[in-house]
Amino acid sequence: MTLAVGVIGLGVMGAEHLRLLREETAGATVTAICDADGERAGRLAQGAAVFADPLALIASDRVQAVVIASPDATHAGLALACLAQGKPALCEKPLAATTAESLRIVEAEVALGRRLLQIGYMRRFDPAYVEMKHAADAGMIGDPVLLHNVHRNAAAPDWFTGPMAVTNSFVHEIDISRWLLGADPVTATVHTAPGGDPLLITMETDKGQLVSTEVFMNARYGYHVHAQLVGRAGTVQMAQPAVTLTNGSLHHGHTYPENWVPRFRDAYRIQMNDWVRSVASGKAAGASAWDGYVATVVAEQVVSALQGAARVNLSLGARPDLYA
Ligand code: ISE
Repeated sequence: MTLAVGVIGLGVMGAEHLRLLREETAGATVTAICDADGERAGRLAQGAAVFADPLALIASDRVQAVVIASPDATHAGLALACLAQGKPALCEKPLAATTAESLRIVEAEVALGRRLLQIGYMRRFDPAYVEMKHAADAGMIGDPVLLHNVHRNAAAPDWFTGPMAVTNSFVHEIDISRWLLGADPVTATVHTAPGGDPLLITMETDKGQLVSTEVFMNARYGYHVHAQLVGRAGTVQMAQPAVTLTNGSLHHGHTYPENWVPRFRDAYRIQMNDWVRSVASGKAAGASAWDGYVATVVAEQVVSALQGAARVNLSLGARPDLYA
């Protein structure tokens, strides 16, 4: 059986998801697409039905499952619509723009009694992060006590507004740190460099571990994500973010991608295949709505630290049994 997928939003990520579904995913067919730019949707249709209204796409009989890749502020409403239709969705991060919205989504899914949403925190599928987690879980570095994260973009995307360095970028470190350490953050402290970029954010977890993250939105030299996990008996870190070294023009080294799509191409592909398989098997995988909720809640509180008291005690609320 092949899964009939509708894709909402055809910007940088939506176009990549569309390509992955068509070219590199087993067991899925794109039957419908939707974008605010109708001409663009028409150009990408290749036989898929083109919808102007995302809610009509979600309700359509042609669609069994949905990929939500429209702008951040629209995610919550579309995720709720998928739940209302009982349709599984892979929703790009962040799950929602506010704590209140993400809580509504969690409550709606809990009321349904089954997990239909997977949130696109794709780093959980990145081979380097996966290997780091295996090393830690296998006891190779002793008890993990510190995690250093570096998250640099060459230039902030042109659609960036307000505190998106936190709500759109740092949310990845909130999620991947929880996943790597198996712990939730309990405090966050924010330091801001002159001019507001980069940020240095430190968190303590409920297991007493420390997490430091540099979020640099305009690092200029390239897109660069790095992590080092420090344990009591060793460390594990990502090797250089390229698989080849080049000699030429009096230079020896590797290149950096311009943005996250090439760096995380494998992660996006593995995530998409895993999602399609998990819809078929009915066994939810990847980041859950609860994980999406936590990332949004922590991000919202980190933004309040950015705008005021520098250090915040984080409160997450109780995790429903559905996500145990
Ligand atoms: C972007 O939206 C992403 O999700 C990328 O993975 C992240 O590295 C980048 O900072 C975000 O703006």
